[in-house]
Amino acid sequence: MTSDILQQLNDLKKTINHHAYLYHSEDKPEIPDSEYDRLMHSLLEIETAHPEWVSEDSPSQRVGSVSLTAFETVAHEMPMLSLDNAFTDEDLEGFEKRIKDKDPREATLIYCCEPKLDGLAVSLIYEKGVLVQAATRGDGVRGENITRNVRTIRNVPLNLMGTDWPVRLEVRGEVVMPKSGFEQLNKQNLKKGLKPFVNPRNAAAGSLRQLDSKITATRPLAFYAYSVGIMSSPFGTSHIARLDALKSWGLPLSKEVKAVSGLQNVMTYYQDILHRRNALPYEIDGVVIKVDEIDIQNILGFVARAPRWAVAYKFPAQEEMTALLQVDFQVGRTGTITPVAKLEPVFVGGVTVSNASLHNADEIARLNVKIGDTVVVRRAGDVIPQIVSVIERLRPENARDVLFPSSCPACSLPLERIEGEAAVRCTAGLICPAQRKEAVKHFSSRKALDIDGLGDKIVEQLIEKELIQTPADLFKLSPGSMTLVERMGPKSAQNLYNALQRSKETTFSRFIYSLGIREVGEVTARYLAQHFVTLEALRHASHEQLIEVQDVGKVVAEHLLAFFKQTQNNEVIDALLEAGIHWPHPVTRNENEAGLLEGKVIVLTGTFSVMSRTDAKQALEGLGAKVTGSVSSKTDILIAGAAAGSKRTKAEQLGIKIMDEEQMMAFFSSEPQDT
Ligand code: D41
Repeated sequence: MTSDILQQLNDLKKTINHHAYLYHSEDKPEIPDSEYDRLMHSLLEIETAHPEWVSEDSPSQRVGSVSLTAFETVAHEMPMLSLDNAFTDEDLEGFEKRIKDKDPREATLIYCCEPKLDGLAVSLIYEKGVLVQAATRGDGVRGENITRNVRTIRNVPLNLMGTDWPVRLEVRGEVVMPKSGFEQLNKQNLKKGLKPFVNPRNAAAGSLRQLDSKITATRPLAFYAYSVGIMSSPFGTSHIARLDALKSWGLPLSKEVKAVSGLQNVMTYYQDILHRRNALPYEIDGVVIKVDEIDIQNILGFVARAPRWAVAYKFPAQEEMTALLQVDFQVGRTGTITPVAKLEPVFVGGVTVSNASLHNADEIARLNVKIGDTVVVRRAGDVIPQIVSVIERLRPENARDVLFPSSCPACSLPLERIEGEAAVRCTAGLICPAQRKEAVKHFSSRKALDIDGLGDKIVEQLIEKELIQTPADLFKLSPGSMTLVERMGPKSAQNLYNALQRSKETTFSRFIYSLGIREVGEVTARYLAQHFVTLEALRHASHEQLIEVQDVGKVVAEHLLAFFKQTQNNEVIDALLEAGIHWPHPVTRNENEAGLLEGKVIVLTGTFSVMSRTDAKQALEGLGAKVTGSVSSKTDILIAGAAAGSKRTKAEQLGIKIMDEEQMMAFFSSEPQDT
C-alpha cells in the first residue's frame, strides 16, 4: 500500500519533470496546462500527506521556471507573489468570507477586476523615470534579467511621462503576444518551414527568452501593467488609483480593468469577460479580483506566497486530453465528406464534448492521429471543438490507422477528390440521402425560408421514411401524413403545416440562399437578388453576367452555372414555384437610373417597431444607400427609432438630417420620395 503510493509519487515526479522541461525550456508543451496542473496537484496531495517523502529534487520545490539560457539572475527586492485560484462562485464567496473574518469593518467591499492575461509576469524598474531593469518573475524571489529584450517591446515606455512618479518605481505586469500577432508570426514561421508555436503564451515566452534581442524586436509582444512593487514614495490609496497613475505616466493597462462594488458585480464582470473572451485582443484564462483599498490589503496581508486580498477566478480550461474512440464520416450538404472524431466525453471550455471536427484527410495526416490515441481537444467559445495534437507517447499498441472511405457512407457511390482541393466529396447530389437531408435542413433554416418547428430530427425522419425527397415535397405534406413522424402529434403537425404555408411568402434573396448553391451565402444571395431582380434572369445568366455581381468571382459563378444546368435542380425550383412560393415584386428600377438613395450615407439608431434594424439596413442598401455604424460629418441621414440616444444628439450637433421610422418606411413604398 505505502510502497504503491511511493511508486506513484516517483512516477509523478518523473512525469512532471519531463513536462516541466518541455514547457519551460523548450517552449513546446505536450500536454494541456489543465493536465499539468492536475499532475502537480496530485503530487502536492501526496507530499502533504507524507511530508517525510518531500525530496529536494521534487518539482514541488521549484515552482518557478528553469533557465537553460545565460541570462543573469536578479533578486526581486520585494517578492513577486503568486495567486490563489477560484473556479466557482462558491470559491469566490469563500474568498470574501475569509476577508470579512479578518477585517469585518466594511459591509460592501470594492474590488478591482482585471482580465487574467495569459503571458509572462515581469517586473520593470524605473529610476528617475528611466527604465533601468526588466526581469522575469522566475520563482517569485529571483528572476532573469531580460532588460535588453523588454526594451524592444513597443508599448513599454523607456521614459515615464509627467513628473510626479516616485524616483524609484517598480511596475509589475504581464508580457503577452496578442492573438493577431501570434497568428501572423506562425504564418511566417510556416512559410519558412519552422514549427509553429502551440499558443500565444509559449510564443511570448520563446520570444522573451531570446539571447539576441534583435530577434525579440521582431516579435509582436505587448506589456500590460497590473500592479506595483517597490516605490521610493507611496502613491494612491486604492489599487485602481495606482493603476490610473501608472497609466498617466504612459504605462499600458488592459482596457477591461474596472473597480466594482460587492461580490455580485464581480460575478457579473466574470460572466461578461467570459462571453467576450474571444473578441479580446489577447488570450486570457480568467479574471483577477483584488480588494481595491490599499489599507485593507495591508491588514489582510498574505499566506504562504499568495496575498489574501487577491484571487484568480479561472475560466474552464479550453484544452483537455481524452481518448479518440472512433472516426465517423459525415456527408455535408454539398457532398463534402468530413471525418468526425468520436471522443471519450470530456469537460472542456465549459461543456461536455464527445465529437470534434477532423476537417479532412490532410488534417488526419498532419496530426498523425490513430484510433485509440490520447488527443488534446480544444473548444474555444462557440467554435466547433478541434483536435489540436496527439500525445504520441501515450499511443496504445493496438492503435489503428484512420481509413478514409472510398465510397459514400450514405449512398455507397464512389467518392471523388478534386485536384488541388483538400475535400473529398460524394458527387451523387440529391440522389444521396445524406445530401437530401442537409439540403432540406438548409432550406428550412432561419436565414433561408425560416420554417418554424421543422427541426433537424424531423427532417431526418421525413427523408428516412421517404415522406419527402426534396424541399419542394415539404409543401405536399398533409397534416395527417406528418403524424407518421415519431413524437409528432396532430397539434404539432397542424402547426408545422401552418408554418409551411406561411413560409411560402418570402423574399427573392432568401429564396436564392435557400437553394443551397455552393458558396452562395446570404450576402451573395442578396447581391444576386439585387442585380438580377427576377429568377428567370438569374437562371439564364452567363458567366460574364454573373461575375459582374459584387462578391461573385469565377468560382462562385461556376457553382451557379453548374447548379442551374442540372435538370434535377430546375425541377425542384419549378415545383417550389408551383407550390406557391412567392416574393414581392421588386420596385422596378431603370437599369441606368441610380437607386433612390444612391450614395447616401445613412446611420440607423434606436429601436424600430415595423421592421427589424437588420431588415431596414438591407432594404436601404437595396435602394443604393451605404449604412454605417457611427455618425460623422460624412453622414447624410440619421434614421432614429424609439429611444435614440447619443447618436441622435451627435447628429443634431452636426446638423445632420434626422428622420423617423415612418419617414423611412415611405422610402420602401413605390411612391417617389423627396430626399
Ligand atoms: O493578468 C495577470 N496575469 C495578472 C497576474 C493580473 N492581472 N494581476 C496579478 N496580480 C498579482 C498580485 C495580486 C500578486 C499583484 C497577477 C499576478 N499577481 C501574478 N502573475 C503571475 C503570478 C502572479
